[in-house]
Amino acid sequence: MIQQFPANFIWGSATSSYQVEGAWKADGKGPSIWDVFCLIPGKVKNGDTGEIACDHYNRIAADVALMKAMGLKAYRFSIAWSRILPAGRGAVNQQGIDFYNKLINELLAAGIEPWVTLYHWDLPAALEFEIDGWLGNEIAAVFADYAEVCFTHFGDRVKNWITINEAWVVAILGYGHGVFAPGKKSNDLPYVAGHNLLLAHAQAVHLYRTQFQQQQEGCIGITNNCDWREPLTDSNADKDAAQRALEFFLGWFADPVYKGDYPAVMKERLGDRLPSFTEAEKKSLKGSSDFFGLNHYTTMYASDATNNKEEGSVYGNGGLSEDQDVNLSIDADWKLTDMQWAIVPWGCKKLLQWIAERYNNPAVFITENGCAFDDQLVDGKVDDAERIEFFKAYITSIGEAIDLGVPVKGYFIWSLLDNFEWASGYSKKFGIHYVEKETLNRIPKASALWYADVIKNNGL
Ligand code: PNW
Repeated sequence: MIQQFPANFIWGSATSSYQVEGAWKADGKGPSIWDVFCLIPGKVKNGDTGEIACDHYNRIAADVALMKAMGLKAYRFSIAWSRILPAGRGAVNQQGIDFYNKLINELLAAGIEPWVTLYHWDLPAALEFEIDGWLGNEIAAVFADYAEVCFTHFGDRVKNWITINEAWVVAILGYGHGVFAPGKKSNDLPYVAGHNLLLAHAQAVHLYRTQFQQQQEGCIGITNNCDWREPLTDSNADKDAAQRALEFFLGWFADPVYKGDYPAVMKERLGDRLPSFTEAEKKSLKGSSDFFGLNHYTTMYASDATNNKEEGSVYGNGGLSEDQDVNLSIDADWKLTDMQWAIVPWGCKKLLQWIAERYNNPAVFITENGCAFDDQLVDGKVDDAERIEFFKAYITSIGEAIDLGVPVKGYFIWSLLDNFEWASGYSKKFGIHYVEKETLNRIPKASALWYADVIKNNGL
């Protein structure tokens, strides 16, 4: 285990626009599909919405001061597309530009690198109505136009861009299970949405590389999420099942970006249900990420289900399991977080090794890792000892992967603040800062103080 991380290792924390900003229709912002989704009864626990969220929109100065006090090297946030382009395309909303300029400038003044995600799920509602969102043919070009507005206004100061956050979640939870916006339930649409997300990524990267990268000298990539899949037994059938599950999860989005096409196993099993890339699209996808962005939360066992399919659960399962013939399970001894996601630190190391091997050692940034627990404020303090244990164990496992030669360059804790956890509303707390209900004031949890120490000592 390495106690000490490389001196230039990026220690950060992350949020996303809809989950923290609030100000859902302030200063010219247009509605997003999450603004609308939250208004539909039954979609979000307790009827919660992002109307106010953490009020980050109005608390930039205080929140950046909080980050500075912790010694954060980097802050990953996302831009709300409909704050910049209220109708998704066309007229630019100057007040939206002003807000992100203020945030970026405050971060730089505090010595914190901005890491900007262009799309963290809050699609402008106009684009859902008018061009069928991620299912429409126009979306990739419209996304690239939006990206251009961002590069133009912010690229002089933003040097780290992430095009799309977790295309898998958008596709599977938004278009397969229908538990996230836009709430569609289908076995076929996830593959169409996923295809367009990849093409949108490629177009934005092409634009950045041909028109901005040389002057602005930044880097651009995509962030994908993946759990680890451990074979349940050492039978070849279960080993193949675990491999297949990983290819349907991460390979779906990372193979096109590193190899220029979908995994063979997906093409074989899905046939016509999986759209195909033209030669030109393959070329534009291959090599389209300057780094490997990875969000990692949990691990499950995988076993072959060819002759005995079980029903999957909505959260934490492996996508459309009937397409994969994989059964997923967990060990009864594994501790669970409040999301019911198992805590399995060694799974993180194994996944990092799998990525290094399959994609030829790309520089990896873990752009999210974290856990929800039912934190309580007691005498003005939150003693989230379980979260500290979680981070210690996961960061140790990442250190072991680095020792084995995997080039991990940075780590972002999800999340800076307790925030709007999508369909779970405010019932799940991922933050290293507690956000008080009435005042929305932030209270550093024990984990925030602990993380500040890790950053100061550059390691565990
Ligand atoms: C990620 N799954 O979401 C997102 O990037 C964050 O916005 C979110 O708050 C965080 O992880 C915690 O949930 C995920 O079902 C949502 O496997 C669902 C899954 C994975 C990631």
